[in-house]
Amino acid sequence: MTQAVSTSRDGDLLIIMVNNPPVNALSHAVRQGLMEAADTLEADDGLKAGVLICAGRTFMAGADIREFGKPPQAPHLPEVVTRYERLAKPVVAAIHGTALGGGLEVALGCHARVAVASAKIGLPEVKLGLLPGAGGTQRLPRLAGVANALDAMLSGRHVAALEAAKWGVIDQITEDDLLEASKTLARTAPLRPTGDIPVDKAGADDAIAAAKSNAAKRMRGQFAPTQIIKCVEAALDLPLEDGLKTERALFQDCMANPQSAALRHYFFAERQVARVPGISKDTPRRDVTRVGVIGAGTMGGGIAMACANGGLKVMLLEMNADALDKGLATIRKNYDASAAKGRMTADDVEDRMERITGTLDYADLSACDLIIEAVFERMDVKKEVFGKLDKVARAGAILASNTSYLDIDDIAASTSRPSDVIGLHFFSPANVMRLLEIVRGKATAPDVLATSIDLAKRISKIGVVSGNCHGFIGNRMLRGYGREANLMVVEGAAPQDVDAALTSFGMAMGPLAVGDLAGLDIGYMTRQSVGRANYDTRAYDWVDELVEAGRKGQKTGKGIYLYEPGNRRPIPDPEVDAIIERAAETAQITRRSIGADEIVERCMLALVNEGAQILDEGIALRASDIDVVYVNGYGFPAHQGGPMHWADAKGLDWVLDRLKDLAGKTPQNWAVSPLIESLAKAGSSFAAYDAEKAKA
Ligand code: T1G
Repeated sequence: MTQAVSTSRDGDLLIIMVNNPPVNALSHAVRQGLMEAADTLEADDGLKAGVLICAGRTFMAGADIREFGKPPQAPHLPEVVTRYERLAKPVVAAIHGTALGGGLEVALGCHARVAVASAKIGLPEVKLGLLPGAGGTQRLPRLAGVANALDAMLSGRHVAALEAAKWGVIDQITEDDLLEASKTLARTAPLRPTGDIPVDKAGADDAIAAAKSNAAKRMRGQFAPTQIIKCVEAALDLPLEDGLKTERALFQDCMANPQSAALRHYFFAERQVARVPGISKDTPRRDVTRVGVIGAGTMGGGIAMACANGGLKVMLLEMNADALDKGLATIRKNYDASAAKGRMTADDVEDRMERITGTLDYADLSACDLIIEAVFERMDVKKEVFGKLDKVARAGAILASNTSYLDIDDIAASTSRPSDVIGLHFFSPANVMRLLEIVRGKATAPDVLATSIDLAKRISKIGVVSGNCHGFIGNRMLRGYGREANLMVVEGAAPQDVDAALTSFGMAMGPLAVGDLAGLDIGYMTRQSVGRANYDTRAYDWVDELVEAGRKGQKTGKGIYLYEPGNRRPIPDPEVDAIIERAAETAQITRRSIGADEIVERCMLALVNEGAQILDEGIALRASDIDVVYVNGYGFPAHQGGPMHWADAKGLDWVLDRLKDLAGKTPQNWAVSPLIESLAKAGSSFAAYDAEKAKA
């Protein structure tokens, strides 16, 4: 077995090589090896300095997340970093790939840092609900200054080597051989322990104040950001030793906080989704370079942009010139807006626009490898489109529907090639939202599914495979969530209280405000088509009354809330309150005060119960996939882990108990999931269920 850390002499230099694929995570073996290498460097008088370099694709990318939650094993990372910092001989860190988290902290404990231009550094611990716990909060401010250090630690973003060099973190950028450049520097590098550099206090107070206000606004309810700021304040006020002690204590607090367990769960959940039984690296794929998109409206335009952003050529088809011109103009406007924000250059805009060609002629789709329809959400319209595609698409082309609810098998049956048909359900705006539900039909061929999974990665989406059912994973679960929210409004909670309870929980938007955003008429039309016997009319009659009065939401200036022109801020409307009170009387409901806890609980339990049913039916491959769907498609807070992780954290025995209570009160709305019943009775969890299935 290759050694996690090996050393070799190069004249009077010691070359320390870390080799722990895939990302050189700082496992126990790596930490041990690094300590032994430091001992070797220290003990040999013939050695004047050291170079710390990594094999494979990247410098150390952080502590080994897989070790979290297990009893920590010495040597602990802070000790390793201090060991290097306090050596009597300089060590140069040679950085390529992404030096992240503990990896960067080890580099900060070295006496200088060389990087290739393509390298990036970062302290992304905040994304795991943690803080840099091996000296990063104390050493990065000393090299980069307080403002830059706070930016890096609170955003968790990757910082390009060139920017990090401007900050003073990277001492040299090399276009040559990284090892050679690092050896050259090692021979002349001064012994400069980072911890001995004083923190520059100029502007620090303003930077801290700005960070606090930003965290309160954009990281509402998150624990780790506030602790990171406390650590930086300690770096300003305390000597290094004491600052490190403060950091260690606050790191332990973050590690113990349920938000970290949730974010670590989510980290691995996101990386599981592409693992689909029956699909492997050996499964054939179809080449996709040209994509046809039918419909240049909001969805079609967004899908065209997502594909162009992934380097694909796009043929965008509309029914008439006006609609096509409008769609192309909207695409250009969106790209220009990104350029105005500095996210892309003007050349990038032209490059993307050149990839997108408009057409009014179905025949122009015949060269496409994949065609995605984003037309009106009606089965007859979809079937007509697929009937045409069946005639014009080349043999082997993948035919995809962007439907958000409708039956993929039914759509496939309107072609002579159902094995080429799949659902690619994008989320609006499709050029921004990362989630892509990949809906496999009964006949969908394995290579079509495999190609779609790869396509998701290529266009920077998170592709979650779903079986075929009404609403697939996300929208099917949304039904119960919306029903409970609406019902609690009739039962006594004001719309703004329901929304406030859920945004305090961490949802990006409250369900009622979402209704106004999406348009209340969408749900209205669905209810008209399914018929009153198929839903709890008490929850929706008041909304239907709004729609029938022309109050469709933001697009009509009023819906559940009022909206001032050009302003999306929802304003409660006493007129709506009166409608709600009348609805309660009609439904013979005695209104009562409903607290935030009950609001969150009933909405979450509705998601979890339906999610368990979806899991039990095999529509979702794993509970953690459902969590990924909700975090990326519905604004569910990652620091709660997703609805299924939330249920595990509550305990399925508690969940079952609450579900039975709700079912007792409103049997027509609550059918307790048998899967939850069996898992709860076995003292098990969704996580254990997933682990068990993964072994099968
Ligand atoms: N520990 C263990 N495994 C890791 C890992 C890590 N830190 N990072 C990645 N992996 C696994 C991942 O699960 C996957 O495994 C494979 O590597 C490829 O990852 C004290 C406490 C480095 C940018 O947060 O951001 O240091 O699925 O698919 O898209 O202050 O991985 O193949 O079995 O993501 O090319 C801080 C997390 C830790 C970095 C590469 N560091 N990793 O992205 O590949 S906390 C991080 C990433 C810490 C100290 C604190 C990305 C990447 P498998 P991948 P990628």
